[in-house]
Amino acid sequence: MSAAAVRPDVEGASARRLALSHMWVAFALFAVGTVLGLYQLLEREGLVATSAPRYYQSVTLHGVIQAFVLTTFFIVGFGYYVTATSLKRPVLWRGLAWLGFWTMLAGTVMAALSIASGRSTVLYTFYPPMIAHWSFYAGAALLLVGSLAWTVITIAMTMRWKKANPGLPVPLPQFGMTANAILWLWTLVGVVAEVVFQLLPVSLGISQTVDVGLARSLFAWTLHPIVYFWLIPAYVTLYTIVPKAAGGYLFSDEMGRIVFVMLLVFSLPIGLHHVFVDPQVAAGWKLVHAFGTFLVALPTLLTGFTIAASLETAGRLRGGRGLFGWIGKLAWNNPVVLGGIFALLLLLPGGFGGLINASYAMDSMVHNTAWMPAHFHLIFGGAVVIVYFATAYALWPKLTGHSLHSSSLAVTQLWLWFLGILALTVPWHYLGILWMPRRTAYTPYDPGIVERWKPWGDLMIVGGVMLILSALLFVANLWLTHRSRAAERETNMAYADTVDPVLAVPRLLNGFTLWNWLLLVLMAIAWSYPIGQFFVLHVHEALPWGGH
Ligand code: HAS
Ligand code: CU
Repeated sequence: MSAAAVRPDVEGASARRLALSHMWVAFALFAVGTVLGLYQLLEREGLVATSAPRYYQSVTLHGVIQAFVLTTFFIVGFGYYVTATSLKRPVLWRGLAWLGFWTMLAGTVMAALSIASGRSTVLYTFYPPMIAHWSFYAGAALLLVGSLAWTVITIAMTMRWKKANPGLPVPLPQFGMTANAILWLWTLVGVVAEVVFQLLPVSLGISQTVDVGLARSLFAWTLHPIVYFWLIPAYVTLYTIVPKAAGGYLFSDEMGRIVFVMLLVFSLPIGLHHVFVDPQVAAGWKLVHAFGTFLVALPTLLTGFTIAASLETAGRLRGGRGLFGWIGKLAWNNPVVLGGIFALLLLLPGGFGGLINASYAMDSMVHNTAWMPAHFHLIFGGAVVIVYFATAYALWPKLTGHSLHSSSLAVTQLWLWFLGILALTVPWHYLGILWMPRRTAYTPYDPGIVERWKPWGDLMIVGGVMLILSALLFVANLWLTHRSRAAERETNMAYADTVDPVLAVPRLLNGFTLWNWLLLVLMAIAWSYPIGQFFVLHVHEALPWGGH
């Protein structure tokens, strides 16, 4: 047999096609969502004349695209690729995978049309008593149902691989993706219960009232772990792609496993930190969730140090000396590495803000102010999305077989995003401290107070313009890569090696059975009463608003 014949096309064309299709949907809509973001900034500053309903409609579409469409499509696409390339197996049940893709796409189109029709202006958290047209919930449900195909395939492939390779460590990238698939299944329970039993019946006219307290508690079940569902794939890149691109080694494979397990176990039983100021849950339960929230900050701290240490191995191999000399020696001109560095730098202030939110008493100063969108634009739109960019830059040449159109354009794009996010979110945090409310089209308050907000809002527009430019450069670079004729030499995917080779790992860090049981117990403790109480207490339900 010739060498060419045995060259393993390990990931297979099907995984590449799946990954590209999902990610193109993600990034194309992401560009649209970013344009809406700038429109909203201009609207709030009074620079474009429009109406409040239009503004809320735009915020809804922007939020739904960035939080649900960009993330889910990116994660599923990246997930298939990671599974196929790290396990070195073709994607199982490809028909199911494509059925999932088309279901997700149909759901996205349906929800987008529903929002565009003006009958589903409910923002991305769709809190009742606001009620959307049923097509909004049905569209969102299809998006979620489609993604289930990915969870089933991911988990099944890990189980089969383990059976075929008894005792061997599941490759770290796949370990992380499997944690994410399991997390996603648990996460969906809260919102699915809310939509199926509460919101859909009201929007279809079957129920006339809605228990808002129960709905908000069920949504809180989902709201925290969903942000970790967005985060884990970024960590997969930070642990397994960035160190190699930097020319170094992953500092610790076991730390990666511990982090993925902790993110899975601790991100579910803590969602009440989103409703600290709601009246329907007693203070003691909120305090329990507040402590849990501090626990879930730990894996990110561990990640910060592990990835910094991994980058340090690269910097020293490239000749860096002394305590900090390695930093300057890092490959700052490599977009994959630069994205990783920027992610760490943005996680630092973003996580700091998160800890302020988590501090029960301090949250009452910032809850429902501009501080909150500032927090999640910094940590999600900044730290996480910049890793999505870095991932795309690492993958596009392998997915398309064409070398990256322009590495320097990619570096410029990342700088623009990094600085644009800071220009957007630093003033935004400050506006929160000045008590600017979130989610408002206009603010006809005391002129003296509004006057103090003005300069900071103007600065945010500078950030918004930088972000738009950056988003367009990003999509253009991927498009030109796709269309390019320059062949990429290395299309096989290789993940980072560790400082010490991973020959065996403790059983507990190679599977999820025990962790699922622990999670079940923690969920029972954390949620039985806060949700169960609605079925025994007498509550006044609210009349729905909107939806027709
Ligand atoms: Fe959050 C609200 C608490 C992380 C997203 N969060 C939100 C909402 C979103 C969101 C979308 O407790 C708004 C929902 C809504 O619309 O109502 N969040 C936290 C905490 C963390 C946290 C404690 N959030 C995230 C992540 C998100 C995200 C990640 C998206 C991906 N958040 C809250 C709370 C609320 C909230 C409350 C509700 C508040 C309210 O009133 O509504 C933590 O996980 C953060 C941990 C991070 C750290 C930072 C570690 C430092 C690192 C940097 C190391 C750097 C080095 C430098 C070493 C502790 C990793 C190296 C340098 C080189 C050059 C190499
Ligand atoms: Cu949260």
